[in-house]
Amino acid sequence: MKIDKILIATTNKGKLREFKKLFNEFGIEILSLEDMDKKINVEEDRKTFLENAIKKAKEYGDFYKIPVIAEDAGLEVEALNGYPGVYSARFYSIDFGGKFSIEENIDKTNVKKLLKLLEGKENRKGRFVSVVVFYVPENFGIWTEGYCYGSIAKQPKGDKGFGYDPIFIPENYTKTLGEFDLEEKNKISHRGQAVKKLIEKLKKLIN
Ligand code: ITT
Repeated sequence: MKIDKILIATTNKGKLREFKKLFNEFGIEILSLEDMDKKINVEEDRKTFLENAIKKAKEYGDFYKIPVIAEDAGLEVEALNGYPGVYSARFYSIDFGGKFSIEENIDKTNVKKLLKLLEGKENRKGRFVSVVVFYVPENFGIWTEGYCYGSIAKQPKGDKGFGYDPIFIPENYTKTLGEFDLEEKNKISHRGQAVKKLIEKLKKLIN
């Protein structure tokens, strides 16, 4: 089977940039939702990363009828029983330690809420999770996962990434992911790990 086009089904520009870089070397045409004429809205209403990622991959793939990569990702914080987890993108609005209203933008509001909830807590350990689904309509679907372990900084630093990057210090580093270049982040990130495993699986399936 030859795959020459893949739709990266995300509305998140930060994620899209990272996925594009990760698939750079394979000579596959990468499309994004912005390249598609007709738009559809897929709601992320499931309780696990895998269920949400499968839902996104299936709905976009069946609608556009091309191979799709969809991801559900998030940050799990030990001292918050795994929150924000699957609610990472809209943590500000979740009724967990209060609802926050958006001041500057969603990412900054999510970060502010998380830092507030961790005030005075000694355990600041957390991990990023990425579940990636690759789906070829009416043919097959596979999924992989990746993790990035670290801790939550006391204040934001760096503006190179997105989401919670400015407050996440990966294990064995002293700087936040917000201070990592794209390529450097992809080498150690949850998304980078999940895509690496996906490519290994695909090589076995396709060749
Ligand atoms: P799509 O569903 O359209 O892909 P999204 O932003 O809603 O975009 P998710 O549901 O997977 O994506 O939510 C992931 C959220 O978790 C994201 O909005 C960030 O707040 C956070 N997140 C995920 N990966 C991250 C990363 O690499 N760095 C920082 N924050 C990340």
